[in-house]
Amino acid sequence: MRLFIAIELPADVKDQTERAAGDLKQRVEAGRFPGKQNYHITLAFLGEVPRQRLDSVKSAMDSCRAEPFTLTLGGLGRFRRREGDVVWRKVEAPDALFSLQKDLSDSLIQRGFELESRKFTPHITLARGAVFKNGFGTVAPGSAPDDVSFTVSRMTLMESRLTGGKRVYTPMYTTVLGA
Ligand code: 2AM
Repeated sequence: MRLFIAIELPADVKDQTERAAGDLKQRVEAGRFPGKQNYHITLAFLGEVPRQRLDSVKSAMDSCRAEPFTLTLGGLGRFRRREGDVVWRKVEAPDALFSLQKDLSDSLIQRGFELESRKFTPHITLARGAVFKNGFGTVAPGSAPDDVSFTVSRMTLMESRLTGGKRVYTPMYTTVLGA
């Protein structure tokens, strides 16, 4: 099973983010835009995990001692890629988010999972393979959504599957923070 652990977004935050992505769509000549049902903030990407190791993933999640915290989402940014940019919505991350991500990663590594060593850059992916008509510099200010804040009170284990050519994420398990 292809798995990752993520923070899910409230429905109104997804709606607002989708409006920004809709505007972005008008400004690209190429790009793939995931639907709002796929918006999330990844905490840990596990990749392929045998089903019999699911309990170990759940126990790593439950061992985290984080309390709920507030997150603010800001404007747009991008990772430059030769095949077209990844465009994302910025997460103005408090220390609590970095602590949670570190705690979770340490717990997973202790249980023998291998994680990517790249630096944690919290973000919400809005587009992949994006090629802009007039350059990203003109896009980001025009399409930027207003900042929005919400309380993070849980994290969710997601299964990622390709179904009919589409990525479908299915929640498998949830850990409530501070429980
Ligand atoms: P992305 O949105 O920046 O692509 C499910 O694929 C989630 O795991 C996505 O949020 C993706 O980040 C993240 N992820 C991290 N490392 C990945 C990898 N090596 N392959 C695929 N997804 C990865």
